[in-house]
Amino acid sequence: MSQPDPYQPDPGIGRSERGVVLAYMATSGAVLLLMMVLGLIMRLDQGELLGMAPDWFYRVLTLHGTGMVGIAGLAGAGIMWYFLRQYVGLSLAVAWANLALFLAGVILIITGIALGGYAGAWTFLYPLPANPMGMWDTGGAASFLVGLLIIGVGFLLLHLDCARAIIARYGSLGRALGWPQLFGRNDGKAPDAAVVASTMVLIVNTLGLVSGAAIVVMSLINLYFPAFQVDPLLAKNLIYFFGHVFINATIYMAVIAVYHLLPRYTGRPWPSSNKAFLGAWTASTVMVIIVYPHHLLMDFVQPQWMLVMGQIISYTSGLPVLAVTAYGAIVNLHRAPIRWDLASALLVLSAFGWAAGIIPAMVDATIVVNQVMHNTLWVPGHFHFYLLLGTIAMALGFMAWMVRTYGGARESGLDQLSFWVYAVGGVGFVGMFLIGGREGTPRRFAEHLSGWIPYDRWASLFAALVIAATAVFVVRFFAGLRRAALTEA
Ligand code: HEM
Ligand SMILES: [Cu+2]
Repeated sequence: MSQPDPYQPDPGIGRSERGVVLAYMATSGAVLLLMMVLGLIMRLDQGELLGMAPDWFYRVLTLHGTGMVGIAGLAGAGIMWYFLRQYVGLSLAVAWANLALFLAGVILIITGIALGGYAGAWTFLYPLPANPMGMWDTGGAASFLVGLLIIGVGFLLLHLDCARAIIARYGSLGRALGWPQLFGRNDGKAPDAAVVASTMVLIVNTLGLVSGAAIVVMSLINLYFPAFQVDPLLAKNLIYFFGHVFINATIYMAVIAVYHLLPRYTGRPWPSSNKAFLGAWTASTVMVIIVYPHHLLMDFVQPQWMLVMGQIISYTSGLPVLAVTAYGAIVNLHRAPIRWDLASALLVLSAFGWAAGIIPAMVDATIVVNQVMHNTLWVPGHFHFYLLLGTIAMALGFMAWMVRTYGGARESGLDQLSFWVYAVGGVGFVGMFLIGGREGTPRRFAEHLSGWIPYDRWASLFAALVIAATAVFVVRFFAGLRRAALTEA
């Protein structure tokens, strides 16, 4: 059997389309490295290897959380746009507008944190922004919230543009999800996986972003007119609905790279037009929306049926898409003449990272466990697992493929070494969070008890490894960026 050639440029993508995607990925890569360094600083501080004023710890925590969630979204959007654009007429202007709004929002967020002192975390839990007990000023909180709002508006525009273009080509969102093939006779003409995934994401993220924008605006009014108050339980529901959906959507966008690129390395198509695949994506569309109460399991005032639903759906929500993805990856890889390079290695790692990271998440979504593990480092343990080793590995894999295919980047032993350093460092790093959680270390604490400090120190070492490897990937991407952007292909 002949070796497949995974480095074929996509004919539907011209130079200007490639340009905007590369700009998304370049921004994500640069911010990713910076935010990782902030993460290491927090770990060093908890491990008492670095002395940081506690108020700065919470500012760094806020910036790291917001920045990482933001770039996960941006990188996912870049991947989605690249593949979706090959099927529908997406607008270049909207894609650029989203990036411009993103950068404007970042500036406001950094201003709010660095100058205004805002340190209320990316979840801006109402009424915290307006009650800083002297830790930040109103302007700082407002700058942060307006920054979030602007970024949200950008993503909303992008998803609406996806909806417009998808409906223009397929007639309706149901058809784009492959419902005629799912519920009727499967004529094998279901839309491509990129279309199915993008449709799911636009549905859930539009709802999430609108809820997020609503509570951000209410919080902003409350900042300046304290007499205007919101029911805190409603506020928390809106915030966690938004936060949960947004972060989940990052994976559902980024996974398109696995569907499209892995088959090019194995020479086998990814089966995406069967009923299992389509059914999984439709089921996840509903479940991602209704599962968010697993963030409110400690809120005894929340209607009980919602908490029960949050637990039960947590067991099933991620599973359909995860199962078709993990199973699809295994089938695709099994005895295939796969060509290993940095991109294919990262994409395979990402399928593992996502699948493995879901397990500690489901454990925590069990009410009796959550009563103990909630607000321990177990929580950052599970989400760093599927974000660092899942979503971000997908993004880095896609970036490696882009500069190799369009920029002719060559691979060296350093890339291989960096891959293993990333994988081992990443597993070690999240492992220390999970062990810390099992030992009862609270999350979001600048100071740790002496018994927890050894794990903080090991985590710092592993984090440094991850950063070193990521630096290699990102520098390599920037080195090939110019050629990748300008080449004719
Ligand atoms: C080298 C890589 C990374 C390091 C060293 C790091 C470190 C940290 C640390 C120390 C915390 C605070 C944990 C605590 O509560 O005590 C944290 C929180 C967080 N990290 Fe990371 N992280 C890394 C990568 C990532 C990535 C790739 C993402 C997402 C794409 C991410 C998203 C978050 C989020 C959302 C929080 C929660 C912030 C909050 O509690 O408000 N991190 N990280
Ligand atoms: Cu959630």
